[in-house]
Amino acid sequence: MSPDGILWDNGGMGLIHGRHGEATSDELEETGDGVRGRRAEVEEIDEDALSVSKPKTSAAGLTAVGVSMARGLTQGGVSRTVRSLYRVNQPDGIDCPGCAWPESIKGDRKHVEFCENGAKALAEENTQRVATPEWWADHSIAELEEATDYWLGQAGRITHPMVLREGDTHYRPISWDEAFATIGEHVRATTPDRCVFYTSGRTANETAFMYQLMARSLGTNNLPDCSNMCHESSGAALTPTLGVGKGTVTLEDVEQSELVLVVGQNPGSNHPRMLGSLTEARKNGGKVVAVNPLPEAGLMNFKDPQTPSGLIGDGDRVSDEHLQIKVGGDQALFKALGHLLLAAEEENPGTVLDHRFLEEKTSGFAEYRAAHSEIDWDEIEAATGLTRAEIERVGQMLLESKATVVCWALGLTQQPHSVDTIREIVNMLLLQGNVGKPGAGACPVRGHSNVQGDRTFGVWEQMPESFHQRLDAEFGLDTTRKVGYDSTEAMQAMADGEVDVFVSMGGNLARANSDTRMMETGMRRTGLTVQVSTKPNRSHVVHGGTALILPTLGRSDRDDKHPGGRQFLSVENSMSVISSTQGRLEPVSDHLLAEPVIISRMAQAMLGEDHVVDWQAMGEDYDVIRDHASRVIPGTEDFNRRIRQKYGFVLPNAPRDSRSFDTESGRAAFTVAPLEYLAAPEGHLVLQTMRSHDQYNTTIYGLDDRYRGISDARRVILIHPDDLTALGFSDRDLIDVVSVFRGRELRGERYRLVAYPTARGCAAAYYPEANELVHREAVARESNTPGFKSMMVRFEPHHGESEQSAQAEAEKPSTQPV
Ligand SMILES: Nc1nc2c(c(=O)[nH]1)N[C@H]1C(S)=C(S)[C@@H](COP(=O)(O)OP(=O)(O)OC[C@H]3O[C@@H](n4cnc5c(=O)[nH]c(N)nc54)[C@H](O)[C@@H]3O)O[C@H]1N2
Ligand SMILES: Nc1nc2c(c(=O)[nH]1)N[C@H]1C(S)=C(S)[C@@H](COP(=O)(O)OP(=O)(O)OC[C@H]3O[C@@H](n4cnc5c(=O)[nH]c(N)nc54)[C@H](O)[C@@H]3O)O[C@H]1N2
Ligand SMILES: [Mo]
Repeated sequence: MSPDGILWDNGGMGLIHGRHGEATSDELEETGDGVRGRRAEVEEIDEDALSVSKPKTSAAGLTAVGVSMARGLTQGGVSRTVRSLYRVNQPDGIDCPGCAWPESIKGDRKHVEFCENGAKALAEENTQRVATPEWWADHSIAELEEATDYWLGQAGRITHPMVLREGDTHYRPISWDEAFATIGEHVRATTPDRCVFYTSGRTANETAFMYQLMARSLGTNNLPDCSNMCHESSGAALTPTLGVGKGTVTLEDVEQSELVLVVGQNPGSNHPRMLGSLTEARKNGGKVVAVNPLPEAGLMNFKDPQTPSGLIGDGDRVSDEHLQIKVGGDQALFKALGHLLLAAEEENPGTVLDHRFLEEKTSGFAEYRAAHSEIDWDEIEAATGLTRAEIERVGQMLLESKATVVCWALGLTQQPHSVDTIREIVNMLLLQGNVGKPGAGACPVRGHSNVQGDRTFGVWEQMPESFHQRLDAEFGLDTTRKVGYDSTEAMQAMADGEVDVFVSMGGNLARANSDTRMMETGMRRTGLTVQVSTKPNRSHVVHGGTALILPTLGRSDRDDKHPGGRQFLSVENSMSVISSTQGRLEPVSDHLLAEPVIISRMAQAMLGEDHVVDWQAMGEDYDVIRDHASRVIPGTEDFNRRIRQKYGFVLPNAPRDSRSFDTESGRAAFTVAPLEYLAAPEGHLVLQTMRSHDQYNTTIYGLDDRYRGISDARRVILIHPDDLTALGFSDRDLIDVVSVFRGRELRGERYRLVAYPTARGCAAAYYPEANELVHREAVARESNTPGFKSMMVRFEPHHGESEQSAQAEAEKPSTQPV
């Protein structure tokens, strides 16, 4: 294929090059005032255009390649697309902002280490579309309030710092100096515990380190982040049991595993490069089991665009078995699998469990065994929606595997019993010693490309005492130990009028958080909202009394306005590898500042220019940040040298490196929790929310969920055909949704039902639209993560405009002769 000068050379491992090899220029059209780009008019969504086709049974392949190129071409032009893609995930290139799946740090990388959705993420960032001051002048807040997320994001990159003051109807430009002065005034007029500093997981390590240092220098741990809404349950489960809040595997472990369980995850859309690793595992003789209420295309077959057979053939089978589990049934499943291992050991003593590991390295095994020697299969079947035979088949695979990896993502983290569910996975892994040996381990697959690094570098409302001590010693501070707000608590505090300043380092909390109406009320009650952003989003529209938008460089933008020249940043992937990332594209505007520079200046405005921390030096030279961090963050010693190695460096991971466990007992801990699962009240279903194939969280790229066969609409509810009938509805009915929690109700209007092969009793809707249905109090215990995948809902026919207008029409005095 050659769309406009681009060749996809599949014989050469999918290397992209220009038709005459000339794709080197990254020039953008000059449009004046230091802005390069153009405005584009975006059409609004017509939700009634919904069309549905059969779900796909394989992911990636030629269509994916075509889609990624087409996307880049329409957004950024030929040469910017090629230039940025070519450098993605290469040693001296940009870390792909798409997801946190790792690249190999052994041997050579493929020429192309990206996927369709990574390409889309970059195309969105590299777009030539710009939201200039004129764009903001043309659209009042009242008008923007009516806009969809899709329309807002498609406006393109923000080119100037903007402000909206009390009573204003439009944002207007503000100088950087004045913007920082405004922040300083608001912060000094209040107390630190009334300030909140949110982070989204794209923030680089250095930026995260400066940002938390700024908040803590001010005197607060109010550092909510997107991780609170994402993998917090994984950290909460793993830290006390394995002694580390992260996964314990390397990329090679996954690829060499004998059995990989992929639980509650849709890699075909959200971590497409992971499909390559899963097919690799199968080629090496391993088996893959998908556990998911939906038959996700990527979990069935994979056509690897990196190989000729994947480009034109049928592709490779990804999973050997699909357990179509009920939403929230996973704790029951892992209890049952643990029980089967115990039972097999009983039958053939000494053949199943890793006794040496259990004795030397674990605690609590006796209690676990006692609690799981008997199980109630009827209840397990009711909880999981699976048959005993299906579970036993996977139990047999476990028995036959000498090295098992369990991967999971958000299907497990956003339910009331999420932490216990994940601990049940740990229990199952420990039985066979599947931690800290090749091909085995726990693998929470992270979302945002640097969400793990942000935590490592101190973005958390409750960092341990040891961290505070090192931070204080490094900078001569006396930081408060008072635990700060997480994302849910921050929303509550904002809604209660207890927050005066809200700063957002990336992200879009107004849309990402639960209970949209409450969140929006909270934003509006806040005195000052500051959004450090690349593109317009809802959090700019539902704003505080005074609102600032500070436009920043993206991952792929060149960051060279420094006394010492071009700077680079670093990130940590899902497997604890820290590597550098450096953009090369010309920014769309001369008025953008790099994130570390923004923090440096914000900190000086808040804390005064004579503050003990040398903010100026950090903003000028990122080596200075890394030097400080290397003395505070364990495992980053000699940071500046090691980050310049070809593939960066790997953080220590005690369970993986030496089978040691930094837990209370110094051992990996078995835990016992009562069985729980989700059961909807009579007439209700369990509703989960998920991403379509055409979005990056709250940034909506388009309206198609290609693999699931949904086109041109997002306000849909996927529902099993038998549930449709049982509830008295028909396919495509227009409905309102009522979400119930402890006797309270939240309503969402105008969704369309779509018959879909999801598990019985379990419906699915898209995030972020359905966040209006998530009750603030419905959270995972221990992690406080919103219950985005555990709503209890019922449907009511929508008596909306059409009927009303029909009625109004009927009531109008007739002009027809009677
Ligand atoms: N292209 C793209 N890539 C992304 C993102 C994006 O928006 N777009 N987002 C990034 C981020 S921040 C994250 S955190 C990750 C998210 O990656 P995923 O976790 O894959 O994201 P979701 O779309 O929420 O998909 C959840 C999956 O879990 C399943 N599921 C739901 N409930 C249950 C359950 O109770 N049990 C089981 N076993 N399965 C269940 C759903 O059917 C669905 O397949 O992706 C990252 N990568
Ligand atoms: N119902 C439901 N809700 C969910 C989830 C779910 O599965 N279901 N998932 C949750 C999860 S896993 C997550 S991670 C959160 C995501 O929550 P967030 O991280 O807050 O949301 P994003 O949509 O990723 O943020 C997008 C915005 O980030 C800005 N941005 C993009 N790149 C950059 C950059 O390089 N620098 C800066 N400063 N800004 C940038 C852009 O302005 C863009 O509008 O949502 C959570 N909410
Ligand atoms: Mo996430």
